[in-house]
Amino acid sequence: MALKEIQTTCAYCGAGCQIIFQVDEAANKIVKATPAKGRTNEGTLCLKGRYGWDYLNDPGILTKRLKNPMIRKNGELVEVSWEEAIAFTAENLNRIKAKYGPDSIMVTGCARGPGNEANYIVQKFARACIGTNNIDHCARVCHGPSVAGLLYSLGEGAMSLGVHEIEDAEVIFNIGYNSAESHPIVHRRLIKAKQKGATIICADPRVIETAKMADLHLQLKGGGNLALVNAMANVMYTEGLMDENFIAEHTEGFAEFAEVIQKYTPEFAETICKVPAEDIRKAARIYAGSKHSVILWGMGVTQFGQAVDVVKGCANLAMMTGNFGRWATGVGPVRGQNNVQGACDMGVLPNNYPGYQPVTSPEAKAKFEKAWGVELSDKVGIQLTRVPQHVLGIEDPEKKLHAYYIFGEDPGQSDPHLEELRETLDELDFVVVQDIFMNKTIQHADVVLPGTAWGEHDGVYTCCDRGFQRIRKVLEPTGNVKPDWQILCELSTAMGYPMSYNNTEEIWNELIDLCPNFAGATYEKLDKLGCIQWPCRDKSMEDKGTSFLHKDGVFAHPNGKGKFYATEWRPPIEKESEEYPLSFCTVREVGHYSVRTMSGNCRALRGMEDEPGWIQMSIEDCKALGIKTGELVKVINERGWCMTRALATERVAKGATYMTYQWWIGACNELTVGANLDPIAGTPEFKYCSCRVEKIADQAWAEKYLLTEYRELREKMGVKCIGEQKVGGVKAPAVKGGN
Ligand SMILES: Nc1nc2c(c(=O)[nH]1)N[C@H]1C(S)=C(S)[C@@H](COP(=O)(O)OP(=O)(O)OC[C@H]3O[C@@H](n4cnc5c(=O)[nH]c(N)nc54)[C@H](O)[C@@H]3O)O[C@H]1N2
Ligand SMILES: Nc1nc2c(c(=O)[nH]1)N[C@H]1C(S)=C(S)[C@@H](COP(=O)(O)OP(=O)(O)OC[C@H]3O[C@@H](n4cnc5c(=O)[nH]c(N)nc54)[C@H](O)[C@@H]3O)O[C@H]1N2
Ligand code: SF4
Ligand SMILES: [Mo]
Repeated sequence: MALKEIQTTCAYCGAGCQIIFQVDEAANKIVKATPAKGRTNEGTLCLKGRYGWDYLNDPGILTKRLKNPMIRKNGELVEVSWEEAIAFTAENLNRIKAKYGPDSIMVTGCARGPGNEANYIVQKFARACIGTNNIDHCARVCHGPSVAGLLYSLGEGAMSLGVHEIEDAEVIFNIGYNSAESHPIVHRRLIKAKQKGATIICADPRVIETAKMADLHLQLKGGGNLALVNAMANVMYTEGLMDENFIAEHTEGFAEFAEVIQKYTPEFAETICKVPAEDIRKAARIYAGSKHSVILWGMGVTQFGQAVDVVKGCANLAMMTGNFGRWATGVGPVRGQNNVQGACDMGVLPNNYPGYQPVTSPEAKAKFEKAWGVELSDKVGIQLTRVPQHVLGIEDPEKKLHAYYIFGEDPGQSDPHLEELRETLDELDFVVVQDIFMNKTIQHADVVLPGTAWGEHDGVYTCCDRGFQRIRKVLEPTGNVKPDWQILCELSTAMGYPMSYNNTEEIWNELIDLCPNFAGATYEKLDKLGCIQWPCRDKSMEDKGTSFLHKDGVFAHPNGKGKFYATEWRPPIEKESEEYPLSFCTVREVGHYSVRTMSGNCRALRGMEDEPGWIQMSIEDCKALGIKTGELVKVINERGWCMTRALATERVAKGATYMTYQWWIGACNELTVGANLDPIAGTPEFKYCSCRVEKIADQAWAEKYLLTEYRELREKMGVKCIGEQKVGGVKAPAVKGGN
């Protein structure tokens, strides 16, 4: 049997690993995945890269793959033809647009499988066909604050250095980022840096793997980031550890900044973030002691009501010490999803056209109006996290959102405060879901449009460090599915704004010519070079892209200067109380991915872990509650509750709890806070609220409840359960073809 080898980019996290698939073309099956020598992965893959493609076989473990368009008729989703589904969707969206105006419709993009081309098309659909800037995606609940904060401080919202540079850093300040579980192949560079002699400082309330290998672990109390960062700046200022030439030549706003940080002595910060003052001093001295200091951050910085300020705070530290513009130096908001950098690049944001060109700029507007042949709106659109308030919180029907076009996101599982989200979906007149699997959101949809998955179409992703890389069609899709960009083009045409392309390269060529920073990254060059990090402005082979930004301290603002900014720390909105005495934080685990439609439908990954996930608690708290590891418990607060298993661990401080957001029964978002969004970026406070953990006396009842709920949920998703089986030592409903 002759196998064909096809190289593509991993569809899970933003590390952008390159995979070679061996494909049996006659059987239309992948036989094996092996690592390729990509720029970021250098011949390595994590478990999701190796085993995470099994969902393409549609084993139907968690949910069924969508195979046909569906319309809800008399309460049930019924399979229909593409003609009927497109006509029905077009008619309803046009009706709502005519009645309430284009701004009554909200659209999302997708940072997962589809790729940059489909994301370019979806924002063009929202802006040119519907006529609204109400377009957003999961960056809003993720690294939105990094984009906004760094755009303010540096003029460019992305990682300033490449993943491959991390191993040459001399100091790594890792704050709110758990690479060992979130980006295992980026974590590899932290290990290599350590082996090469780097000093690692880890600021995280848990004893994560990075904390274990760190030279200094700042085990702060959740919510204390800005106090810590401001105090590090205070130490550098008072001890004269700054690069004064760099500050004078390359930055502005230092005097106002210095005034605010005076108050943040390490002793004052200790009262807030609970890190010993002496450790804050040590951290500041280590960080300022090198010209190859790198700051890496993740959701522990951005998923707070005060997030943009902390991002600016991190940029302040790097500017104060001149840590920009060289190899292995700078700031790294390590983007989460495989193509979340790309969806931002493509303008799937309510304030930017593709290439970060503001919708409020008359020049940008004129440029896109000319390219798309239609008048565009200059009104900044609605942020994704503000959808509930625009549906439930507004009485005037003229000002409300009436339709939601959800492309490749599952807010019914991944957004905060799920009860409110479900109410929102049910209150909307018209909900469209364009996805590859059944998911929780589809339970509230009026129309379902099935797309091809990663592995079934071509395109380009942008990995976490601005790297464009090709994805390639590996298998022929089965089922009556279409590429996402094609669905959107057909719908747009039916609504009266014709769009038509022969392939993704045509779309790519249109978009790179509208974005100066991407203009040089042609398919031909991508095929030859493998990866091109933007900016890449010139189509000639000489321009191979840019590894690190802000060379020679020249920032991306028009005057070339970086901007300092400081402000006061604000606490998270919800404190522990007598009724809810524990803090509640939500994070990730290595084997499963976001809403789990993909990783949960892969036999090897499912075999590692299944419902209902775990709540990580301190050994003392478990003892006090009389709860043992493995027992089912109820986690509850005033917004909702879920059932999960207790995990007593020394990695967690007393009084704090952590759940991962991958689980349906253990759905932590029943409890998270939807209010208190960051005022600029609109990110929710996924990382802090309060809860109570209740022991369940009747464990047999709880186990039975779990099995029944899980079975019912899966059956709603089209999966037939046949008896029970053990997964990871616990019982789960079995399915045909599952492991
Ligand atoms: N409590 C809590 N909640 C969180 C977080 C947290 O830390 N705590 N993190 C948040 C973060 S950072 C993020 S990014 C979000 C992620 O949340 P989501 O974006 O909702 O989750 P994903 O699993 O990435 O995928 C969303 C949907 O895309 C579909 N999909 C995948 N590939 C394709 C494709 O090629 N085409 C189409 N049409 N659909 C496709 C999947 O089947 C799935 O239904 O979750 C957020 N939610
Ligand atoms: N296996 C797997 N990998 C993934 C994902 C997945 O679902 N599964 N999701 C992807 C996505 S969408 C993203 S955005 C990335 C995110 O990747 P990470 O940024 O690593 O995300 P988290 O694990 O949510 O949070 C990081 C850390 O923040 C810490 N933290 C909590 N509160 C605070 C605080 O107040 N201060 C500080 N300093 N730290 C705090 C937590 O303890 C946690 O260790 O991962 C991506 N990779
Ligand atoms: S580190 Fe991320 S990109 Fe690399 S193989 Fe694992 S999931 Fe895929
Ligand atoms: Mo994310």
